[in-house]
Formats: sequence, C-alpha cells, structure tokens
Amino acid sequence: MPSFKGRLHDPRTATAVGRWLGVAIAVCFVTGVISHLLQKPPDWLQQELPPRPVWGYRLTQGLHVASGIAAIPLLMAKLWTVYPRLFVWPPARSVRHALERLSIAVLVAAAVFQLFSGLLNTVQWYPWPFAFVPVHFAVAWVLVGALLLHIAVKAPEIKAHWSRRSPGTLELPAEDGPDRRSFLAGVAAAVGAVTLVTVGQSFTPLKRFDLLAPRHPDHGPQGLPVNRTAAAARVTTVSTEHWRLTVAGPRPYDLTLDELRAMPQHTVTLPIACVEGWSKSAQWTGVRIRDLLDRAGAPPGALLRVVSLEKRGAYRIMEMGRGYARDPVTLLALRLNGELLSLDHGFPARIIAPNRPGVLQTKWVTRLEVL
Ligand SMILES: Nc1nc2c(c(=O)[nH]1)N[C@H]1C(S)=C(S)[C@@H](COP(=O)(O)O)O[C@H]1N2
Ligand SMILES: [Mo]
Repeated sequence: MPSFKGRLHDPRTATAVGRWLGVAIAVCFVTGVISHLLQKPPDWLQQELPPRPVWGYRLTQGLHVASGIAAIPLLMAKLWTVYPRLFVWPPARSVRHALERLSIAVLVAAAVFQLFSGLLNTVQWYPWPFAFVPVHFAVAWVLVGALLLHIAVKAPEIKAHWSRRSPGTLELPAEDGPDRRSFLAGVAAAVGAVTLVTVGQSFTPLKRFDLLAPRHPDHGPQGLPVNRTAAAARVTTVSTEHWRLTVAGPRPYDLTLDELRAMPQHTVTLPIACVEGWSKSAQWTGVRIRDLLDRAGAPPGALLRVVSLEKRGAYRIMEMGRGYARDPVTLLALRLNGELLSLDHGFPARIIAPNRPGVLQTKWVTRLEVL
C-alpha cells in the first residue's frame, strides 16, 4: 500500500481547504434554496414573496453561481489532499468505519454531481436524461446532509487542526511550512482566477475580466443578453395590428398595442437576473401591472397568471403573487433602454418585476388572468 506522509496530505491541510469549501457550499446551498423558492414557490409562500430589495435575486443568484464555480478548484484541492485516505486498507475495519466511508462516498459523489451539473447548466448543456432543476435541488439536500454528517464525524480532528499551532498530539508538525503555504496560496490563486474571469457576468464593475463566463452582460441586442431567442421560442413575427392584450378578471377587456401605449407609461431601472448566473440592469418603460389589474376589477390580493404567445416552452405561463403584482415598479414593459423592445427581448410586451428570477420575466405576453 502506498504511504503518504507529506504535510500536504495531513489533516491540517485538509482542514484548511475544507473550511473554505464548506463556506462555498454553505453559500451555494442557501442561495440555491432561495432561488428555488422564488422560482417554484410552494402554495403557502407564493403570495408572501417580497418584491424588495429589487436587486435581491441578482445578488443571491450571482453568489450562487460564483460560489459554485469557486467550489470547483476547492473540491479538487480537497480531494487531492485527502485521496490517500480514500484507499485505506482494509476498506472497512468495523461497521462504524464502513458507514463513515459510505457517507464519504455519498458526499464526494453529491459534490461532484452538483458542481458539474450546475456548471453545465450555466452553458445550457444538458447531456443527461433527467430534468435539471428537481434533480439539482434534491441532490443539494443529499450533499448538505452528507456534509453535516462528515463535519460531525470529523469534529475532533477539525478542532485539533483549526488553528495554525495545534497541540503536540499530532504525528506531523502542525505548523505551516513553506510547502503547505505555497499549496494554500496556489489554491487561493486558482479560486481567485476562476472567480475573476466569470464574476463579471453579474458583477458588472468586473465585466472587463469576464472572459470565461458563457454570457457577457453587454453582448446582445439592445445591450442585454438573450437566453431564449424569438426564433428558438418560434415567435417569428408578431403582427402589431392583430396582437391583443387580453386581461381576464371580474371586468375582462382587450387592448390593442396602441391602446396600451396610450395608458400612463412608467420608466423603471430593474435588472434581469438569469438563474444561469448573468445579470444586467436596464431601463424599462411600460404600463404598471397594478393599473391593468385595477382596470379589470381585480381584488388587491389576487394572484396573477401571465401567458406568452410562445406555443410551448417551460416559461410560457408564469404566476405572480400579489407582492409583485401590486408593486409600482412591476411593468408590462414595451420599451427597453429607450427603444421599442426587440423581438428577442419580448416584443410587443414583456414582464419586468423586481427581485425575481429571469425565467419569470415572461416575454411576448398576450394574456393576463386574475386568479
Ligand atoms: N416566454 C418566455 N419568456 C422568457 C423566457 C422564455 O423562454 N419564454 N426565458 C426567460 C429567461 S430564462 C430569461 S433569463 C429572461 C431573459 O430576458 P432577455 O432575453 O430579454 O434578456 O427572459 C425570460 N423570459
Ligand atoms: Mo434565464
């Protein structure tokens, strides 16, 4: 059996890398749960979701993707540090030992799966037969469960190696030598590098360095990226003459585009924050959803359903709780950055609401239903 006696494979190094990885996974998990609740709220929550702060989802989802990306080099460093232990012989010394190793197998598999599937989702590549969202969400709980178990099992070691100078009970000197310091500096540099070349996709002050993220906040028609183009959604042309906005409610009505343009227009600055990690703030002009609902005689607490012209597609129909629907900055937008919406951005009308995932900013809207 090979023996690994270097400082880089000792528990102090594993603890040092492990706690960074733990922080990254914790941030990723919490922001991921927030994203899931905003995107697919359970019934009891749907009417309670807060539309403020307007940049809330932009921040949490930016952190979700950035912490996930940062966790990739951290996980690789951590696995490299501990891999000699993954080959201990005999594989199981006792029931307890067997269970502990099994939990490590689950932990490693879940961590690799989450980071890999999340990364591929940011480039919209789905080389698997299952639906990404429910599986990514379910495995997150497996990962966190296995991680808590791992931390509990390793608590004595983590405690012993947490600080630089540990008690003299260790086989190896705990103090940091140049080798360990260089290794940790290398890991930190790798984390810094992958963060720097991707975080500009949502943290726009660093957009100059956004070299590896799949989207650049400035690349796209009207200064905004497009995830699903009109062509992909098969909304090839929209006839301005024939398009109608239908509002179904206690006092239902239809509006032509000209009638909609004749209603009071409002301009707001709100970001689109895609679940895949990019986000960009823009100026939107259009009619308040609240005004459209009032005109239909909707009660103040009504839930709203929004339907797109798109024939099929997961984001054709969207529901919006009262917090968003009554918010003065939630618009049925007709203009983007001073110009008419382009077809790719949802011409003739799209939803823009604060503190919501991009997938719910429905484009090519044709129908509002008061529920
Ligand atoms: N009808 C419809 N609206 C949609 C989508 C869609 O697939 N269909 N994609 C959403 C997604 S995932 C995002 S991030 C935003 C992006 O808006 P943009 O293309 O105008 O930047 O639109 C949303 N609106
Ligand atoms: Mo998106």
